[in-house]
Amino acid sequence: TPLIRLEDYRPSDWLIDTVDLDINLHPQKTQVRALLGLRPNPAGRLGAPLILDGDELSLSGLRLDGLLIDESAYSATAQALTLHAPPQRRFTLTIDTQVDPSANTKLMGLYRSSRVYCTQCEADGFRRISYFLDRPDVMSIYSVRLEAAKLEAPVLLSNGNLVAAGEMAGGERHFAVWHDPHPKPAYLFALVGGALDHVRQDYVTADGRKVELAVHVEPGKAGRAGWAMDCLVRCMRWDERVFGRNYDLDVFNVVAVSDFNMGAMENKGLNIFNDKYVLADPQTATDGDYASIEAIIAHEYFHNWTGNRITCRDWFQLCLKEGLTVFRDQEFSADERSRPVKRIADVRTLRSTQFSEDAGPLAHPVRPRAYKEINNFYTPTVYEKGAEVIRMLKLLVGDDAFRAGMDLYFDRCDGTAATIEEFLACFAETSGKDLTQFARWYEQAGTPTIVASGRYDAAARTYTLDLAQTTAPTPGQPDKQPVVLPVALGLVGKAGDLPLVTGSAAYAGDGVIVLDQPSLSVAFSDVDEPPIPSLLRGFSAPARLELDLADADLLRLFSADSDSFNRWQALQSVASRALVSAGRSPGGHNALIATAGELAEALAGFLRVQAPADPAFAAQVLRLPVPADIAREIGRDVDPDAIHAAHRSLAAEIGLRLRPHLMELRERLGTSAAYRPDAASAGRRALRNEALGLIALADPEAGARLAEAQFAAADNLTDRLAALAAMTLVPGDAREALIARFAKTYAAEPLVLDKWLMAQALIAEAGTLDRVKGLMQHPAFSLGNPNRVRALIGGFAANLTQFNRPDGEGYAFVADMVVALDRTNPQVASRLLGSFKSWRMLEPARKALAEQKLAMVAQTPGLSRDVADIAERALA
Ligand code: HT7
Ligand code: ZN
Repeated sequence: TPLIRLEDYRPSDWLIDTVDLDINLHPQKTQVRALLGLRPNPAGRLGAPLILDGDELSLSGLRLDGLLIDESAYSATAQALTLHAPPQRRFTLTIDTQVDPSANTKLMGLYRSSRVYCTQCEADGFRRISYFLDRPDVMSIYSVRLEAAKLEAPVLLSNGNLVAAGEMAGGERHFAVWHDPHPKPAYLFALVGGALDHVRQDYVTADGRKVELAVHVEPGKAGRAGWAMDCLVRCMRWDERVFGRNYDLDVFNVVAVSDFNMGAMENKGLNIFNDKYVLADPQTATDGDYASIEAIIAHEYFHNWTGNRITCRDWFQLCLKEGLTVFRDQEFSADERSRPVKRIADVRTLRSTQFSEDAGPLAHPVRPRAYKEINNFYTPTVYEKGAEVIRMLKLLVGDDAFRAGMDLYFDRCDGTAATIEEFLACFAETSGKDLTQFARWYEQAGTPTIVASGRYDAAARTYTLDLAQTTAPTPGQPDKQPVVLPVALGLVGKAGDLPLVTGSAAYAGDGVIVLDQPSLSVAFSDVDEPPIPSLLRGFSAPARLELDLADADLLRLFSADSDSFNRWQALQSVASRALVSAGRSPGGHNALIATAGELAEALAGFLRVQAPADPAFAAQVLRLPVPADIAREIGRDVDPDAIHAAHRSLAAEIGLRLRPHLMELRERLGTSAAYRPDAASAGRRALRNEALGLIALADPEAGARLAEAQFAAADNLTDRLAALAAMTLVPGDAREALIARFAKTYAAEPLVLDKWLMAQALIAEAGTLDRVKGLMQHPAFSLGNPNRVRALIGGFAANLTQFNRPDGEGYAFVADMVVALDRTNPQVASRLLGSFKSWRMLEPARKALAEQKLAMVAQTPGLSRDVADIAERALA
């Protein structure tokens, strides 16, 4: 497989100004006619052949300017249609292809999902529908005529505005014509055809455009589409208010389908979603689902400007749209909910997904320099770290220059396929700052570590902070350069933050030091007492912080820091340090018990006094760092069982000590009011359920009783699922009975059964592998549906102790599943193989077993490019 390199980019030799598609939908034989308006690109090579991309295509007709072409003038394979000597002027090509949507198990291109025709074209799926210049810098105006049997597909949707519709002679078939006035790359093309119900709402943009909004769902499920619509309206207003962005078509359609490779897709005016991220009612969606739907509806909508109006020049620039759009959706959720709680949740995700990617063989820069399979680069690094880079940019240039830079970017790059350089130039201009070194964030992989220490001089009344940064080598990047790290900080004294007085050039004001050297020192003067440094407030840079504070100082930060994020972080740090040490050398039980005592004491007062006022924050505080984070902190010779055992003991010990407080809190937070999905109500449920988990670990019998009672009394899925999760911690008949009861209650709800599958796949017991294998035979499970696979097999692969079973059977199972899935859906298979990304940090015996299984996958004949690429990089 060829390696595609950023440095080899050159503009297309040809452009396609217009695309007229005529698509006759049929379950097996869909006819596609594409009329392309082509012209030579003045920026390309004169006289170059025209090579259109294809993937599993066969050509059934070809005309140039309406006339048949001599067979010697072109060649057609499944992968390409080449015109050897095309005219050096404007001309049209009419290309006929036929595709089989029912046989498309890759879910890329045109496929059928539960009898609904739909498309997925990012990154390179359009070439599975018709031959095309399938690259994001070729932007065209599309007109699309869809025809289908009326009974089978009464709803026919495509991008843009509806311009005509009607019946065909005989009345059995009908058609719809859509026109999208905005030029777009092929990856944003979409169509949907099927029997769908919908909810509709009128919307008027801030600049006065009337828009008809619709959310389309499977028949009978319109009652679950209201939340998505509510989110859509709120995020549209938010984008007008916060970024000055108005919607630009007369309709905006959202469609939910049940077979989908990822979360959702931002096709222009026709967003297609995994139904998991649209459908919500209290009985079938959790608080977490409501929040995810809000974030993903917003994310896809925000792409309309950051991705669609301004797209990417090439796929190396993926973070230009993804990092920026994640930042925008994070900000939206922060404004709609609690900002500190959202930040904590986002940092948890970043650490568990991106930091672990950065620490392993699949590490790559936010803007990769080379790839074999672009679909393998829709990663936490491109998305989540990409968003962190935007967040740092905003902090460094300031709010006003950031907003002005965004305005300039929207203005200057509208209608173009842009680059990171063009994006950064806007902020350099509005801030007057040199962003050359900052741009290193896009080029250099790896998580920087900031090593910090402080010295107080009572006589001089100074406090000197020494900061240094290092980044460990990553694949292909042995030597790292210093990056620009904005370190937000405070010096916490007895009565709160001390004033920051310094003449240091590294101090940027507003409580931010810019660490852009390998190391530097900042001296603060007029410091009247020895302070406790509170560094990286709000997680101001995506870095690890090594700061040797005593537990007592961390516990003071927990109670006194003015920065909520660092209050949460302080307690996490105490727990993390104890878990790392116990995970490294099992047997240090006494130290763990001592830490549990300290934590419980700090938490007792907090739970009594502060938790009821901000339950969502308190729920985050109660949640210990996850075992996978501890494994990453340990970094080498990792023994998952030792970490798990330490984690369980610490949680159980805290639960035991806090039990009366937790019980009382649960009582206080209980409510007889009907379920509402708002953040405050969700926060109360989160805290109650966090308490339940701790009680179940501390006292399994009491926990089981509480869980059973909660399951029976609950009027919503959040509380039911939390009861099930607590029960999975307690082996025995009662657990099995509740598992069976849950399945019966939700037998007709595949999305709820996904949670049931996952809850079982995550049980940290030796019997889980057999349980998972058994569940593969359950009628609710199907290897063909990505959501089912991610729930059961992906859930198992995320089970630290069972995936990493000492006998290697966990690796064997997941590797076999990867090979099996690869035959039908390579994207789902390669993502699953990504579960091996941390194999190198394991202790030698497990490491050897994991490597064997990776090698087995790598040597399997006929692998897809997707899986081969991950296997190869994981082993390199
Ligand atoms: N831009 C989209 C990314 C994407 C995708 C979505 C669904 C199926 C396959 C896909 N490949 C790439 C989603 C987003 O980030 O908004
Ligand atoms: Zn996106």
